[in-house]
This record gives sequence, structure tokens and C-alpha cells, in this order.
Amino acid sequence: MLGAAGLIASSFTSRDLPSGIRNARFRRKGKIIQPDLPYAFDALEPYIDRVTMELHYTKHFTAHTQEFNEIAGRLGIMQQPARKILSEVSKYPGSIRYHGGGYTNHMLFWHMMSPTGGGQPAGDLREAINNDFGSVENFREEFSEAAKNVFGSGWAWLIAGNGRLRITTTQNQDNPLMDVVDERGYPILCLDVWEHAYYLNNRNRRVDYISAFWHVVNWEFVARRYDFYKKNMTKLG
Ligand code: MN3
Repeated sequence: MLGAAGLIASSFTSRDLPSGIRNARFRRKGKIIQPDLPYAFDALEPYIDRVTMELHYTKHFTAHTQEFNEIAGRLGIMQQPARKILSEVSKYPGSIRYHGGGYTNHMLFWHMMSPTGGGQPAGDLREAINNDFGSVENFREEFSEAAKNVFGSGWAWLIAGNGRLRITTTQNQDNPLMDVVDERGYPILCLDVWEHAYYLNNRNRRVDYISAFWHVVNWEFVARRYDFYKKNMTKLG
């Protein structure tokens, strides 16, 4: 389980996390920590296969964590919350945008999924989705379509801003908190649509991967992020 959730730690605050990670230490000896996945590599099968998860976590995510640490350390900004770093990312070298985004995005993404996920959102999040998209089914279709249409490598997002939910996409490792993206907002749900996230299992069929994703969405975590946004709307925009 998560011994120390760098992420969200730094990027957000501990209060929008599942209780298991809420009390974790986020940084050790001035470094951002790469926490364990909150489940085993094969726990999301058959929707996401073990080898993909293992490579994604041990190679791609590890590289972002190490590079982000090194560059942020060199720039002397390691003690700043990741959310602050991302929100003014245009003033830093592109490697902060790429690896700081990569680190934060994946930290979120791992928690967006769970072996007991799937099903439907509940509570206030469900109500907000119904208000802003007509129905959960409509939302799912729009989000899937957006994810399908990301050119090349990037991410699909559900974000909150000005009290509303919106779907957006970003290129490469950009995060909606960044001051360089077209549509900024607080990330509620995200999906990695880089080929490394699905190519082994789904080959080029990104749509199959997107369909599979809905079976493992951790709506509890997603709803918690929405609740956190609502409570802190004045600060978060
Ligand atoms: Mn990835």
C-alpha cells in the first residue's frame, strides 16, 4: 500500500486523498517519493494487463519521478508544492513541464483506478455530472470521444473550474493546472492515452482501452477530488 504518496502530497493536499494515504509522508530528505502502486501490477486484469502496468510504473513513471527530482532539486524549487510549480510552469525549463507533469499526472492516474472500481459515480459528483453533461452516460461518451481524439500522446481530463465540470485534453504530459494549457482547471478524473498505456494489450485500438478503463475507474477517489474542489473553490478557481 502507499507508504508515502509524494503526489498528491505535494501537488494537492492530503485532504483530497483516500484515508489510507492521507497520513503518509510525502517527501523524504527533501526528495519527492515514488510511492507503491495502491494495488498489485495484475490487479486491474483483464482490463489493464500486468506487463503494461509493470512497465508503466517501473519504467515510465520512475523516469518522471527521478527527472523531476533532479531538475527541481537543481532549480531549488523542490520545497514548493507541485501544484504551485505547475501553475507557473512557463517560467521553468521545459523539462519541469514534462517531468513535473508526468509525475503528477501518473500519481493521479494510479489512484483513479482500482480493482474494485467501475460502476457509477455517486453523491454530489453524480449530480454535477448530470447537471453539466445531461447524464453519466453522456459524460462517458463525451469523455471517451475526447480521449479517442487526442492526437499522438496525451491525456483526457475531467476538470472543474468556475463551479462547473468540463472535459478537456492535453498534449504530452501537460496538466490542466499548468499556465501553458488552453483550458485550465482542477483535475477531477484523468486518462493516460499514450500508447505505452495500452499498446501491449490493445495494440493500436485505443478505443478498446478506453472502454476497458471504465471498468476500473475508482469513482470514490474521483468523487473525493470533486468534494475537495467544491470545499476549496474560492482558492482553486
Ligand atoms: Mn503514462
